[in-house]
Amino acid sequence: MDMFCYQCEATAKGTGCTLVGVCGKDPQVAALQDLLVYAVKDISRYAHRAGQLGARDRDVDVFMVKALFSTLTNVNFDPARFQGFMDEAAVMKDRAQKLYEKAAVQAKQTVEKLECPVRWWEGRDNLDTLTRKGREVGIDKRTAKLGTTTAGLQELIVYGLKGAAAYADHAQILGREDAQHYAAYHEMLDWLTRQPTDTGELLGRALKVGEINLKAMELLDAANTSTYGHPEPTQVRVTPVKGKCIVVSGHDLKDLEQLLRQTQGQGINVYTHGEMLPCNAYPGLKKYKHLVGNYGGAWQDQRSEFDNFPGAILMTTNCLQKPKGSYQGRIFTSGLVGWPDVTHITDGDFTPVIEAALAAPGFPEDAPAQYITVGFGRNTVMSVAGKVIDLVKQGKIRHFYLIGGCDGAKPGRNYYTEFAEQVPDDCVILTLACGKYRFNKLEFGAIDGIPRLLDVGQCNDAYSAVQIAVALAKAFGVGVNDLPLSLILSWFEQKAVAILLTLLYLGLRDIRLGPSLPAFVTPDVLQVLVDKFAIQPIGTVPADLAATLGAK
Ligand code: SF4
Ligand code: SF3
Repeated sequence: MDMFCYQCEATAKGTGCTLVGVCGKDPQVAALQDLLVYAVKDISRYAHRAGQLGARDRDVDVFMVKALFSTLTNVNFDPARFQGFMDEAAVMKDRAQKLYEKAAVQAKQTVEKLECPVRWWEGRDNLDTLTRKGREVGIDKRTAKLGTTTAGLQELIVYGLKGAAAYADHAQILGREDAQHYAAYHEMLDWLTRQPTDTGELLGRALKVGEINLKAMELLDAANTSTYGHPEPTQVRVTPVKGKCIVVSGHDLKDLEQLLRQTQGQGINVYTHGEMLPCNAYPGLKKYKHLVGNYGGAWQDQRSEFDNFPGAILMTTNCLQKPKGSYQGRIFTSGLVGWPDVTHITDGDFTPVIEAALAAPGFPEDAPAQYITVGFGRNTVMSVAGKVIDLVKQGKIRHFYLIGGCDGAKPGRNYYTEFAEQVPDDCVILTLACGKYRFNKLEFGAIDGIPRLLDVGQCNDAYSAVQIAVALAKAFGVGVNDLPLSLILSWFEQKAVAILLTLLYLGLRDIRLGPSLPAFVTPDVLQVLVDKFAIQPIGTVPADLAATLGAK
């Protein structure tokens, strides 16, 4: 076995990538990512102890979330960048350790000597040494020692933290952060270094990660809406416009805004892609008239879509796939994203992207205009809550479905298209994240002026969806689980893991999850989730529709 990774839904044979990642991650990068997570846990031991004594170092906090985010699926495939992270980690360990020791001395406490079995900070100038150490701390080694259930639950916690860290990083970039929030990650990572084995305790901790992620999404929601305003219903063009062009994918609103500023008056049209689609609905972004619409669909189609895109491409976060030679010279990465030999944009200077767009041919003519409507965040939906409630009371809206989550390449994902198509006409569909591309260009009509398909936004806007559900429950005087609402979720990477844990933390039951269940959740853990939360795998569309409509 050259590597072991089972953190995403695409994992080989549904059990683990062992030779090379289905995503394109090679054994070296897999080992470097495992070593980085190991290093972050080590650093958090000191940061947590320092924090308990009232001492913190913001740089350590920010590094911790960035490091975790960089190991998320489809973010960074560049060994050189991970070597750089390891160098930074060594600096941060030193700082966190000194911070803790100084605080302990000041508090007249005995300074704990913390042993670290694998000395990850040594031999950093040699990638082979780092890779070998990464293999020593691999998941397969822990599984052999602790068993599949314990190792899997520990990983569930780590993956949830990776997802939450992604959102915390976006929020931090826009100036929203919270010391206690960072402290919660450190505390959890410190706890993991004690190799906990009790299933009940591990599951309890996993729900606590759901709470951490709720806070991360709350911070990000505040960051996005305070910087760019509340999303508003917006018609987005989904067909090309004549002219030079840049397409922006990923999740980062600030990168898009900076690019829009820098391309003003340059005769370049900017398009969103994938999870950037909701950006078209933010007043602070849609005000740029050269943000002309959305190009393409979800991440897994990018290799053919980018191939056909006659301009420059910017990846601001996941999900990046191995670039084809045909566009390797005109794709760029920013933030934590990386691919070897792809130009990385630092310090928000997008000049290379603009130059590549100007050098490319652009679209020769306008395609026939076609639009979809987005922008149904909590503010918009709540502004029509009174009407929605009346329609429910009149029996005109029978049921709500939240059909959301990640998209992916597996054939079983047609379920979500078919489900949306077969939802009866008197039901409303809320959707979010990139899984919506399975059905967001279909016509769903409206119920007395309320559109039947409400696009709530990116995956992190699950926060908005939760707020909408809570407001509806309050208006009806019932619990969220008693609402005529069913959650039909698709997962792919670790942000979806974090969101699922948040929904479980909030006590939501009867969630249907697909297209397949996580490899790191063993049958006995799944049974606990079934018993406690009635979580279930997706079945057939007719059976799941009948069950959800009959149940409430
Ligand atoms: Fe495999 Fe997913 Fe890990 Fe990539 S991230 S190596 S596809 S399990
Ligand atoms: Fe999609 Fe990667 Fe998860 Fe933000 S872009 S949801 S998969």
